[in-house]
Amino acid sequence: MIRQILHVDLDAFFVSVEQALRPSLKGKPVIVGGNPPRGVVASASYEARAQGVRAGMPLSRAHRLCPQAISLQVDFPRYRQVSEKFMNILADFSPYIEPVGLDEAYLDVTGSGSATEIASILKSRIKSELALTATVGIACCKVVAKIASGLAKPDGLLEVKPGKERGFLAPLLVARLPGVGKKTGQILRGMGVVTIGQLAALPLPLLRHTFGISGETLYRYANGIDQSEVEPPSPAKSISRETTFAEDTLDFSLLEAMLGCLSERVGDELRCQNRRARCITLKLKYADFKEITRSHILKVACQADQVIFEIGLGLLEKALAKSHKPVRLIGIKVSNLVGEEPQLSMLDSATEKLEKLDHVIDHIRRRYGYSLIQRGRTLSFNRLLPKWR
Ligand code: TTP
Ligand code: MG
Repeated sequence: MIRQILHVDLDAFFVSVEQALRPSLKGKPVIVGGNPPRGVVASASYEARAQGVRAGMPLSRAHRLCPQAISLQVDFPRYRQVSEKFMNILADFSPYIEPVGLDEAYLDVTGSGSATEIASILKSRIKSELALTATVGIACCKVVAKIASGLAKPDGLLEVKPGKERGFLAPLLVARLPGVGKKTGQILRGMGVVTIGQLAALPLPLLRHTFGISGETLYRYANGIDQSEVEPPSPAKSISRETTFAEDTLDFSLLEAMLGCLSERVGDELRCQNRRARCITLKLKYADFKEITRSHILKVACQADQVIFEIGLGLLEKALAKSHKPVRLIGIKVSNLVGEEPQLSMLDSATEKLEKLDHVIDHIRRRYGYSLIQRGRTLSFNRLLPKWR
């Protein structure tokens, strides 16, 4: 049976969420990003993109290209909330759903009727319930559906009919293929290959010889062949959050407050996933770009912000005692993740209490916003980085 796969991707996701909240921002060049001056663009409205602004670009460069752009700080908890609603809408259309990040998913709707009809109903529900626009690509496999949605953006709907995959892909640049980054693109250019059609015409043994196993994937993708199923991704092996400071710092209270904030975000994600961690790793990048990581293994897996923070803080104190170089970036990672249930009874009662408190705080924050409740350890942020919220 020929499959019907939808690739759904929200347009300018972070920016669109902000615009849905503040309609006066609609139709304007808007950028959502990290802290200036070192932050990068996470999402840019199509008006800002028209002036050359792209995701991943330093904010300073984005503002040079588009001086009138309105810059907003990222608000992950809010985007996560919207993402959950988006995924819930998708789940009404098929049990076979594969989320990719927050704003993107594959859906297998084989045998459920007209895929284009499903796609347009889905788009209008997203518009009416979330005030967002989505672009949908439809094809008989994931890779072609994804390329189709990429071409149809924004607010588009593009179907590649069965049998038309190769013709559809042929004129497109190879960079449209997942897995073709700068390096692969360069090698292909050296081989005289610019379009997907030219790539599809290369003999498989040559691609295997040049790119090893990924040469086979390239060959299949270029020919519109992708047998992979739509399935939920296997759970991540670790969760991490990190931040680069606007200026390199040795200010301990700032490092401590930032660590507190990052620990809460890691803890929140652990609890969202109903998982616990046994390994906590601190990451520091110094002003000279040298990077270190220091880890600690817990006896019992946990998900309490306080435990993550305290372990991280101990690692930070040790690292700073050894090196007095200013810090450029700080990050915290939890790994050796386990499911929640088997561990519960092993927690001591103090940790159990902390975790219960975290769940209550998570609940309040999801309802009323992240900054309604703030722990003492991040209070110094308000003084040091008045705009962090
Ligand atoms: P994308 O879907 O790649 O980008 P987008 O939704 O902003 O724009 P479009 O799909 O219309 O091209 O990524 C989804 C979100 O992920 C994006 O809104 C912000 C975040 N993101 C980053 O934080 N950093 C990045 O480098 C990219 C590409 C995305
Ligand atoms: Mg998107």
